[in-house]
Amino acid sequence: MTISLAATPFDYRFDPPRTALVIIDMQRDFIEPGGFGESLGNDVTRLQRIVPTVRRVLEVWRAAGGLVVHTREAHAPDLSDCPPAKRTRGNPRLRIGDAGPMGRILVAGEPGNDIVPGLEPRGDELLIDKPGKGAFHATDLHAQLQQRGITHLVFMGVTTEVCVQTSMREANDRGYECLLVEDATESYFPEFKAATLAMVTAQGAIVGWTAPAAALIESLSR
Ligand code: TIU
Repeated sequence: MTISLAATPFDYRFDPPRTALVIIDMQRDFIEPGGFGESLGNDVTRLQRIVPTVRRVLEVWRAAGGLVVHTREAHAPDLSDCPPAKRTRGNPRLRIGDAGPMGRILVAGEPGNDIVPGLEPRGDELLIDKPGKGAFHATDLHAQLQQRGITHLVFMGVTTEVCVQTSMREANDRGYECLLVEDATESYFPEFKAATLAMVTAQGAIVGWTAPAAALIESLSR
């Protein structure tokens, strides 16, 4: 059954069995003090505010029986998948791989690399560790989605203009129809979030659609 929901710039239509909910990088490293996000000089409290909304959508999606994909920005402990250009960029207090209060920054298996409490993946959901900003770069996400007949992706997570937007653009080039849930994504920079929503939907949904969580939840509850 195709569902239609009021979205920007026009209605978004999707068939739930062919649609995956993709939750980008809702990790302690970006959302709690002492992680990568704060080491870059950001106020992480902005990102904490979306956790209840992400959780509500996740619960409704699970109840509807839809596929859920969680991603984590995660590097191997030997940093063999972290290009020097990424590790040495800028002047953060702690670099990727350095020891911080939640373990080594952005390293798989460290406490800071975990998904935040309340949004933990279930055993039957996909958990993709990605070394890049995009969820498709150097991962098997596309193959996993193709195997399951997925054609549409609904995105939530952080940060809007970095890993979320990059993943949506990668998804575009692989043929997916993408929706971004407006109040279930956040940036350290409000003006960048606003610009991203605008550039996604401009030019007749050049990258995809956006809609508030309430519209998506309502569409799944009919
Ligand atoms: N710095 C920033 O805004 N984001 C990242 O480094 N990664 C993600 O967006 N996940």
